[in-house]
Parts: sequence; C-alpha cells; structure tokens
Amino acid sequence: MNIKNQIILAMDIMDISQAIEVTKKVAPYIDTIKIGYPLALSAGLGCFSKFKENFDFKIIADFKVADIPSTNEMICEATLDAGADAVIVHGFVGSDSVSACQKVAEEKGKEIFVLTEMSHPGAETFLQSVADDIARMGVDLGIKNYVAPSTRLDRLSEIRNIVGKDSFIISPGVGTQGGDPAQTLQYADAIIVGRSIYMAKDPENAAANIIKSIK
Ligand code: NUP
Repeated sequence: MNIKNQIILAMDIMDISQAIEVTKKVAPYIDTIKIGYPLALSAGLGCFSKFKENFDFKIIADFKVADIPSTNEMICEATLDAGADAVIVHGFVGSDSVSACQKVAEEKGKEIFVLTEMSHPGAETFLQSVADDIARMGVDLGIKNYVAPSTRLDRLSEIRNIVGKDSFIISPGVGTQGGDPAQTLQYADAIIVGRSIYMAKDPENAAANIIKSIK
C-alpha cells in the first residue's frame, strides 16, 4: 500500500466528534488511519466519510473479516463502498474466503490486508501455530499487504521472511501492548499505534515523540 508515513493511527475512540478532535491534533504526523469496530459500531459506517471530509487520509477498515466467501464478499463490498481504502481480513478462514475479499477489492481498485498472527498473548494459544501457513497462503494468492505483531519480533521477522521484502507489513502492538517502534520497523513497513497516542494527555506530543524515536 502506498503509505508515506510510518505511523498509522488506530482510532478506537468511540465518540466520533472526540475521535475527529484527537485526530486533528496528530494529523501532521500521519496519512493513514485505521478504524475498527469500536468507532464503526458506535458511529456507523458513515464515520469513514466523516473522516474523509476532515482529512486527506487513507482509511484502513479493521474488520478482521472472517466468514464464508459469499458473506466476506458482502462485508467487503459494504466496507469499501462506505469509503474505506482497504480492509483487514483474517487469513485463518482459508484461501476461498480470502480470495473473495481480494476479488471485491480488486474490482474497486482497493486493497486488502491479510492478518497472519495477532499481537495479544492469546494469539499463542491457537493462531501462532498456523500463522506461517497463513502467510504462505497469502503469498500463493498474490497478497501484497499483511498485518503481523510488533509484540513478538521473532514472529514478525519470520513472517517478513515468508512474505518477502516487496510485501507491505503493518504492525500493531506498539506502545501500550509493549512493542517498540524502531525495533518493529526493522521488519515492518509501518507501525499501528492507538492508545499510546489517543489516550495520551498530549496526543500531538506523543505522536511527535514516536516519530523522533524512529528517525
Ligand atoms: O493483532 C492485532 N493486534 C491489534 O492490536 C491486530 C489488530 N488489528 N490490532 C488492532 O490494533 C487493535 O484492535 C487496535 O485497534 C490496534 C492497537 O491499538 P493499541 O494497542 O495501540 O491501542
């Protein structure tokens, strides 16, 4: 994906006006925002166009799409038609479900990200053991964009090895979940940061400090 800035803001504030206010403060530092269920379920899918009206940002819809192919298709259609530029899709559901999303995105000139392994401790219970296979499936399908964890650099590095240097990896788990910005960017193309920016007393300063730490 063509993202200039290496920080993607995870905007999980559930009140749309407050979400826009906080985003304004960090706008100089980002060109892509990730909006997931907390905001979309509170404010509706119309929150994508509200963000587009206020900012010249790309929007990644973090809906972790994980259903049968025909339902995945409908979810991606609704999400991308509402103004998202890309949608995050779970890989564990298999190649038919992922290809369904890929096809819808391609038809609309938009993109998908395949989620390989998640960043939280619980991902070690089930998901981690199949994450390499998920990444390999992505490569076989010609997927170019991936999500992989900043909280386990050995796993992030392995996923990078599998998907190759030309793929685009975005990595959540930086800050509050324990991941380090600079170390993560040794393997990922961009970091996803939520609470350590939007819950900071001074979000602008928090974003500026992260930028400084990766220069
Ligand atoms: O593996 C994942 N981990 C993760 O935290 C996949 C995700 N999509 N996320 C999302 O990234 C999570 O839902 C949240 O929106 C963001 C991380 O936020 P924070 O921990 O920086 O507040």
